[in-house]
Amino acid sequence: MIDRRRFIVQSLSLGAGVSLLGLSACSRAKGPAQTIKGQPVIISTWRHGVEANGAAWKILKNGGRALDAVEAGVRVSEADPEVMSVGYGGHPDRDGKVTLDACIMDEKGNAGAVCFLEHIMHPISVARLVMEKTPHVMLSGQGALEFALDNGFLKENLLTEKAKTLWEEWLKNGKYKPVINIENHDTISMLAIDAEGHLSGACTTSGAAYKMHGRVGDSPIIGAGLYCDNEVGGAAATGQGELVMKTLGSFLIVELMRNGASPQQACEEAVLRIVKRIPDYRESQIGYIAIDKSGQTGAYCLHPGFDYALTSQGNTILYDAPCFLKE
Ligand code: SD4
Repeated sequence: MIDRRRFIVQSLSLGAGVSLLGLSACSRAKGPAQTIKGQPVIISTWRHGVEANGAAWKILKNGGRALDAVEAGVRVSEADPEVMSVGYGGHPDRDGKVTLDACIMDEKGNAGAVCFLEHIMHPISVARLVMEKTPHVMLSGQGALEFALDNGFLKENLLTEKAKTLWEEWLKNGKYKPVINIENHDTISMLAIDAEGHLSGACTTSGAAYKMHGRVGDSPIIGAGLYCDNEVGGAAATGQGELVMKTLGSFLIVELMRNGASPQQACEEAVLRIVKRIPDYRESQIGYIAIDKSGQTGAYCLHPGFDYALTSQGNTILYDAPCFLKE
């Protein structure tokens, strides 16, 4: 099992974003992570959540809205070519096309989503516009692209040379078969509570690497990749979307919290639901994060290796989530 690591990232209070200079490492942090009731808090998936939380914190520390914070936060990962399951630089599908899924929810329960969207660097912002400017929740494919272009988004090539080379390598041996594996996941999901105590969430991804053209995962599906209820809390997912979709993981976690489970207990129960219901669960990685209205957080995953970034009082800590399989 990978050792639990904890990184304390320098204070973000100067508003300069997150720098990894000054980062100190301690072994074996005790989870679940501690937060302070009534203070803004941000939780997001994976190591690149550290930088994303930095952008979100700039908004929350100035009294900004959680919705603005989660959008600004995940845009950092969308624009980063090194984050290879999100936005620009994301792994393409098996035909070499980068197709994106994203969704967002605000504190009023409003929701917006896009799926199977090509050529747009910031699908999360398109999802927000779907939520705010249309009577719908989700737009897909060509319709989502036209909506984005009509609203001033630029059409761009999102396939980087690095992602293209990796895809070409895969084509040589991959037999054009869609891949299920426990690695290469780095979708960003983020949940935030602002100074008013309002909760919002965002989730954005280029989805499973080398998927079939047209495949849509859990990330843009409200209740699967993300769910927020301002009275209860929020939850979000990363990993093999098919397992999350079959168990409606994020909605399940929020409903478990509504019925009294802590965020940690709820995340564990949602992973156990997958273990009970899906026989070949070992072939996939799943990670859940959750937060309740008081700012308590939880996280749990199937395989070792899922980490998440938690920002409270301007400090960001990267935790390894506890996991079901101990190998
Ligand atoms: C999907 N859930 O499309 C996404 C992939 C992912 O970290 O989360 N990767 O299935």
